[in-house]
Amino acid sequence: MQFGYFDDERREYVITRPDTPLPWINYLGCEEYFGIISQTAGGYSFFRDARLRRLTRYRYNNAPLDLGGRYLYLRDDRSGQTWSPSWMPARSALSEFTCRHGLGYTSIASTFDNIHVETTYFVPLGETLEIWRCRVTNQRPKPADLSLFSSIEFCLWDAWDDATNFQRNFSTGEVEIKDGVIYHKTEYRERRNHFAYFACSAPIEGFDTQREAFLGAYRGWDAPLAVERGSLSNSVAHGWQPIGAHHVRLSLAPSETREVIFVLGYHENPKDQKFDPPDSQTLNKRTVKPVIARYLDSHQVQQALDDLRAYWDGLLRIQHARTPNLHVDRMVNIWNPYQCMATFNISRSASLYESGIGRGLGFRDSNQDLLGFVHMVPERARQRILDLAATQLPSGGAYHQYQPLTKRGNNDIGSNFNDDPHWLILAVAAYIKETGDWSILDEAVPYDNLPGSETPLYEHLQRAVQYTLDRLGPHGLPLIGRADWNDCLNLNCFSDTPGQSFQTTTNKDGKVAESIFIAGLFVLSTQELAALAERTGRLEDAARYRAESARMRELIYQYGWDGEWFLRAYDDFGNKVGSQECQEGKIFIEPQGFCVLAGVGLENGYAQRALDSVARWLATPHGIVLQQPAYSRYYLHLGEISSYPPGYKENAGIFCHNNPWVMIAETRVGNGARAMEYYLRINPSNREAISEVHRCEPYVYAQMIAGKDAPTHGEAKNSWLTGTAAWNYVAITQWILGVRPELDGLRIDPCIPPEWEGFTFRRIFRGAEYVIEVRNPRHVSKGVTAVRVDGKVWQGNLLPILPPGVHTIEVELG
Ligand code: BGC
Ligand code: IFM
Repeated sequence: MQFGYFDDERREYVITRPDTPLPWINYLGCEEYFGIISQTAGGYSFFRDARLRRLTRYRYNNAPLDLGGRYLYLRDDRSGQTWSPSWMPARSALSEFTCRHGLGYTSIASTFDNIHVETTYFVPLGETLEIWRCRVTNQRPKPADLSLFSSIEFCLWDAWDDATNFQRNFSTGEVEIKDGVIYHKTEYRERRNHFAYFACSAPIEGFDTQREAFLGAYRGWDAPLAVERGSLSNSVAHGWQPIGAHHVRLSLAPSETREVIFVLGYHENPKDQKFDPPDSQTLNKRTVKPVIARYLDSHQVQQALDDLRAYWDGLLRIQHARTPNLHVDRMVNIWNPYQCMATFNISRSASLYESGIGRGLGFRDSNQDLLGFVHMVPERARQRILDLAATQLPSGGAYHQYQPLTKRGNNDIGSNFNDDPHWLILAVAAYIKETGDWSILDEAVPYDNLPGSETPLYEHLQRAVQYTLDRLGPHGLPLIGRADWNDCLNLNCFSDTPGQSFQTTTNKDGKVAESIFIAGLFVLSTQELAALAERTGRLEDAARYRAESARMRELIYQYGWDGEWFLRAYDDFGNKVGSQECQEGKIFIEPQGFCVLAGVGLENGYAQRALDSVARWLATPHGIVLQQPAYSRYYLHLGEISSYPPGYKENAGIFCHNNPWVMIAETRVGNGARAMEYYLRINPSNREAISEVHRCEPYVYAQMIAGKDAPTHGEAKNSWLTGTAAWNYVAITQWILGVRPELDGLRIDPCIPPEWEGFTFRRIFRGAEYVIEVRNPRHVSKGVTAVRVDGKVWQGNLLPILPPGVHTIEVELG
């Protein structure tokens, strides 16, 4: 069952009924000012940091789930009827509803009693504000007298404090209203000297800034008293809950449309301009006033919207496929890279499932995210790499997370996730492959942000490798530390103390538990580092890293092979995890996918056997589960993984993040049919038709789909902010379609379903445009037999770096 459809032409997902199984959201903003917005206008906004600079309030896990947002209300001043044009919060009986989630904007349109309202929400490029452009059309044969009300609830900045520290916060709220602009200035006087503003393009009839005055005592957002009454009371908030609400009267002739623009923005005074209150003359003239005036102008708003479209055109033009499969094209050309930009911007901080106050940016996560966006915003990728590397510790290890606002590592959950540093190597390698910018290796970058500790970035990568070499276990395999990629496989948890929580218990010394996953990652990262070393003339380093890589590969064969698949780990007692010997958790996906992806087992048949075991034990119609059999109870020595009920999350859920590792692995053994099959099983567009089962948005990946042990098998959770976005994008573009940036050029090495006749792929790479036509006349999966570059025969399948301009590349498989 579907709740909407893809409009590929306009690059929008069109939701045709408001009651989707879960709130289906979109992101506004792509630089500093961000917001999430659901199909019924729920959500909130923040400046840079969803915790520390929260502009509007949102209560998570509410009933209904999505309540609070950018709500408009309409009132028919003749009949007294009121309604929500975005359906929520009044759940009005709309005769028509559509929500178009597009690239950086959302438009919600509806009709109620022949009054049509269409509101477009977006953040103009380069600004720290959002626009709500509302168009109201009278489709009645008679004139209509209407009232339009806006509303938002301000958050008192630090969202954590806002949700907990009421004894203080009920007294701190301050607002100011000047020329129809509502300023929210709580805390401007002390530390921060900043404020938010909410403006309206039409003359206003009145305003409210105290929530209770607007809603009425004991009422909610579904039926505000002021809307019902048809007038606001010009309330000025002193403490309690500051809000912003405007009242605009609209008298519309038949067929007349009126546009009203609302601007919600954020302003931070420059450091030298201390304690300027919002109403200060200088400030208003110099900064906020002109910006407000600009965006209350219809032409400027249209221009800003056009600019936003052009911006996304530019980003999506870089990589474009036309294949026999609609779901491939749609995800590759539109939604998957769009989601990659969201994970770049927001990391794991703010979604419907991430509260914005929990986590900062993950070191591991952000490095992997980079694989999916580096081709679109290489300069920003460069900066992200340097910021991440600056939080690396002198030992080569890393803080697991850092705060986006301060760019400092935070030690909330420790720094001994022993896989972390290796992702930096993969990110740097991906950046250089994309850009050819070798200078990044020479950038001086500190450790733990300590001035004076700077070394060239190259040395950071060396220390990342050394970190593992300094932490090898009894079999010579990498010690797992707190966890590896699987945050919940906590093998150093053993404790005799009853009641100790799996989150914190680490009272063994951590010198036994080893990870075969990190071993596979190490094989890959040392190969990558060796290649970087070689091409920068560090030949001894290159030889050393190659040797380390080969040595680790041998250790995997010796101690990490279980007979039919790769073992997952050794626990802290030296027992196997992910082995036939285990009662539960006999086989895990991570080492199968990642070891083969890294090339381990290709030469001795292990790769094929491991992948056949995945197909046999882990694959389901909804995707590949993380492990089997699921843990039926909690095991302290395995940690959080066994805290989840069977089939959910890391306990045998379909973790969409590591499914693409298996797809890539399948391409490495040449099985294009299976790679595509796995790809399509979790491809959101391909699952659109079962939206009532999948429940999350059909245009973006979710972190997890419930596994076969779960009663809700097939149900997705935690959409948007997941490494799934980057890895699926890498799997489909670089390994299945096989257009892969390498250090010396663009590799064309498709591995596709044999029935495909071919496909075309356009790629802008290092300043040139490669228009690639792949033909598959003999219906194979893999194997390039002939290449022509601009009509001339080219040897091999590594395309050279071509001069600027458009180049025709003909590729034949056979
Ligand atoms: C996992 C969660 C886990 C958390 C704790 C996340 O990455 O997906 O299941 O609770 O890490 O570290
Ligand atoms: O690898 C992690 C990731 O860092 C956050 N989400 C869950 C994954 C698996 O535990």
